[in-house]
Amino acid sequence: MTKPAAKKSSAKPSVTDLRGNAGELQQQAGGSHPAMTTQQGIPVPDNQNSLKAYERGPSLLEDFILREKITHFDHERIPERIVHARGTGAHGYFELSQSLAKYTTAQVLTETGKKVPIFVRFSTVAGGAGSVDTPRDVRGFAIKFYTDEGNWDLVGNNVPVFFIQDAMKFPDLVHAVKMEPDRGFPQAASAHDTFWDFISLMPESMHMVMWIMSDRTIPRSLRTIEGFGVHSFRLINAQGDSTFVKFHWRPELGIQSTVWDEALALQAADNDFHRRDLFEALEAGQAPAWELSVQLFTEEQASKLPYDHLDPTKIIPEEIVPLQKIGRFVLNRWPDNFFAETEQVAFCPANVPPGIDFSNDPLLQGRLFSYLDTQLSRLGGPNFAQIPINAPKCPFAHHQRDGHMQMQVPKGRVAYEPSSLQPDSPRASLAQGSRSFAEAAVGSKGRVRPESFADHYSQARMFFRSQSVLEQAHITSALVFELSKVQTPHVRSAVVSQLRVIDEELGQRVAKGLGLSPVPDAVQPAVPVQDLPVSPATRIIDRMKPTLEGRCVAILVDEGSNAESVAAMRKALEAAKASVKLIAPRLGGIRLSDGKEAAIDGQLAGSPSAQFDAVASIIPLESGKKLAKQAAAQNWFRDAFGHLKAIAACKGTHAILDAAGVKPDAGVVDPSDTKAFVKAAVSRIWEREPTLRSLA
Ligand code: HDD
Repeated sequence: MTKPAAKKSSAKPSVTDLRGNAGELQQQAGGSHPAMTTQQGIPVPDNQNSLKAYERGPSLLEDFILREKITHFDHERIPERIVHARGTGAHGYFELSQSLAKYTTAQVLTETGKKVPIFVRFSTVAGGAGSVDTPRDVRGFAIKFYTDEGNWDLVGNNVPVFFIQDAMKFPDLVHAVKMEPDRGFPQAASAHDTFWDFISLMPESMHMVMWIMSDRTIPRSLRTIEGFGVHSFRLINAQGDSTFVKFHWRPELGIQSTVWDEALALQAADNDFHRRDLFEALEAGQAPAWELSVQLFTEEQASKLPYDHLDPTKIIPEEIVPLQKIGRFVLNRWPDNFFAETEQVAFCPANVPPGIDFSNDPLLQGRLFSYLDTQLSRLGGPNFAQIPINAPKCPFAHHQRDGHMQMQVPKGRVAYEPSSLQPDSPRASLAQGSRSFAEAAVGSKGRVRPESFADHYSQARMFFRSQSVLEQAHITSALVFELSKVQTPHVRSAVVSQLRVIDEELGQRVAKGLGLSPVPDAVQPAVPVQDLPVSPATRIIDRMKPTLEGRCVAILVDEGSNAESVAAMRKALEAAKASVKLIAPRLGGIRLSDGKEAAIDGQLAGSPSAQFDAVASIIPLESGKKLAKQAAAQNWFRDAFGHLKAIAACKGTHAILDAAGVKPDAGVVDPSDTKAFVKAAVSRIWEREPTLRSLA
């Protein structure tokens, strides 16, 4: 609790109270503030100086204000998540449009039109909490639905498969991908020996490897990633019947990725690129939304598939079991406090309301244990569900008591069941409670892996062959990049031996990119590789939505830029729903041709073009000549061109394009033709790519 506002004193701080300059400057800033207190509510007289025995003397141990402040500070950090440490969260709601009442009793999947509050946390996997937003990495996409029947956590990723088939391998996988333990690097990167050593010896990871080497793992924005629940779950209806379900969610803005060179540039330009993008979108009232869909199938349908749906390294292509849209969710509010919400939120795939149940996927089974366990150490004890972001929003009642950081003050004598002393004490309810599917269990106990999990290459091949020519080239180049960072030759060779089984041409191209001669032999797969029908739905380039909604376009201006042209360009871009930023060689004092000072959003050298989806430039001839000599200006256009972006270049800009070695193509237009620019800017200029890079 805060104390009532202190009386404002007009007196200057005296020499003896020594609040010094900070206090004085703060007073000048004005405002009416509550009086600062300690945690115990004791008013603090001076927040600048510790208590001293005398002027220039030692500080005193009795200074309870100093000790409390420093002690709290010393304990401000909690252990970061072992994986998914770097995250960004937002509040929103989910609205069901199509009831699944035939399949489940879960109200969240049967009550249409109701807005269920949600909290989403996006994350990278490998990097620490302070690492960058744009490495090549899987993105975590965890959703907490605060339903009327308790919290439902859908803890997914933006890739629909996983590296391993059994939770037993998870610590090995994570140890392999994290920074190497002897040297403490690389941070937030899979391009190193231990990761690829592990992968080369784990053929089950090959399908996932194809996905992570694709452009899905270098997204443009958190607002443009897809999400997948990965595992099969079960839906249970009132009769106790079970239907398998896989969850998928797709951004209404369409999927969007960067190109690799751009992702690298972003790591230097803005470590917080994705976090800032979401923050700015929510601040501007642009609430991103996703469609939630399901794939529903029976045990019998599943038994006819040429792979096992309980194996998390497999998908069921949507061409085989179509997606059914059941609702949408919207993110519309940035958290009030990053630590209290985004950092302390605790997800657990075991949190499911009645009507949703688990499958026997051995990876899921391990996850059901791991998350609760990790929260105990990360959040410090068994009462973390009382932290507001984790607490259910529906009534809850149990007999769990005490423990570290207990926040509740339960009343009464009864903390057990059965009891007769307190009629309002909670009791289990067979009618309302969660029920597991009554699956008949037969077989022999053992550390076994089913035969149906033995095929590690067919879906990897299916994925690779489903991709467009450009996407295949990106995957190949990504593999060459990653393996070129591996220092141990036999590890590079071992990966190529695996790739040759997926697709001979892929293996040969990667071997060539690495300069491997002779090309290592292909490994012998345990079971014959099947040529499955391709799944075009796994591509992304031709599924990207041609739109400027959710995108940001920069206009470069300078002293004397034509004000009318700048206004017309802004108007056209904003009409197409783009966010617009004015960039200039300096922040202040840029007067356009109308004599008015423009409000500049970013300084040229500090706002690399990698941060924007397209760039326009409206500058006088003289300014173009001057800027053509500056590396920042040259890089701005060279990168925009190299990252396949549309460019609106006025006459003055051509000097810079020349200096940057940019040869204008169809994606470079004159800013006077705002229509042509908007048309070019809604997508990348993919046809430019082969002219720029020799793709592996
Ligand atoms: Fe996990 C965090 C997603 C396999 C153990 N996982 C975590 C988060 C996401 C996922 C999105 C971050 C949640 C947040 O934002 O707080 N994990 C997945 C997916 C998997 C998966 C989609 C496979 C399909 N995970 C997996 C396995 C295990 C774990 C097999 C262990 C057996 N995951 C954890 C964890 C984390 C975690 C160590 C770290 C922090 C946390 O849980 O709360 O328990």
